[in-house]
Amino acid sequence: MKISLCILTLNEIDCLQAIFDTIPMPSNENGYDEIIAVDGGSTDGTIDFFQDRNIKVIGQSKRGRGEAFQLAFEMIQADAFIFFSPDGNEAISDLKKFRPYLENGVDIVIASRMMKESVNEEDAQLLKWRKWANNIFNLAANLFFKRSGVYITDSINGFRAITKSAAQQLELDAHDYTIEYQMTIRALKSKLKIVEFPTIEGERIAGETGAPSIPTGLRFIRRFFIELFEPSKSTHK
Ligand SMILES: Nc1nc2c(ncn2[C@@H]2O[C@H](COP(=O)(O)OP(=O)(O)OP(=O)(O)O)[C@@H](O)[C@H]2O)c(=O)[nH]1
Ligand SMILES: [Mg+2]
Repeated sequence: MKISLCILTLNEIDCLQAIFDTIPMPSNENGYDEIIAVDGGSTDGTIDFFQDRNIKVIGQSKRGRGEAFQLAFEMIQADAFIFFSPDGNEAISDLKKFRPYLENGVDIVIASRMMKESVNEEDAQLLKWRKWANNIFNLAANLFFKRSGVYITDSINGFRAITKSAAQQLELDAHDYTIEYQMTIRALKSKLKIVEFPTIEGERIAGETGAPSIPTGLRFIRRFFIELFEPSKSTHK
């Protein structure tokens, strides 16, 4: 199975300088066969950074995390994709954990910040606003779309992998940060096989968030209602 590690960036030069060299080279053992960057239009040297290291960069014509996912599915020849944000939130040591699940027939593998043995970046705080909001979105997805099987504990996390056939079946069309929530909900509706493993979330190393909490939260509510009325994608793989 050919697996592509897709690094998603929008002006992440400071973070890349801090962590890129710790990302293992592509190999079967390390869990992916190639590294490709999908960039939302960085102007801070991120694109040059990749090109200097011979990493192919796919440039988006329209900004948005959802756009990046869709472009990856369209442009990258692979059987599965691992999506990785190089801002310090996602544990590089987990990259090798996706392949065994994908090779065993799992459609979507999510690194969860919410299950036993996980750590969420807000866990050390008393008021965990983002975590609580995330858990409400998780509850809504599971209550309305789960038909059977396990409870999805982190329906919105970006650190995840999906097979190309599942991505094609789900016909994802969210442009923004709600792409993962759309993917999880549509996968539940279509009874795809989703597995989660616990991850330890780090803090953003540098730079600015692209997802301010309140407007992003409102987009998630809107996404939930759109998906509630959207028929399920049942094309056979
Ligand atoms: N390719 C691409 N990547 C994007 C785009 N917008 C954001 N990203 C990347 O998506 C990742 C996650 O975005 P963040 O802004 O960190 O969102 P977050 O993790 O919810 O918020 P933080 O607390 O700041 O980490 C980062 O690596 C961004 O650079 C985009 O339009 N295109
Ligand atoms: Mg982040």
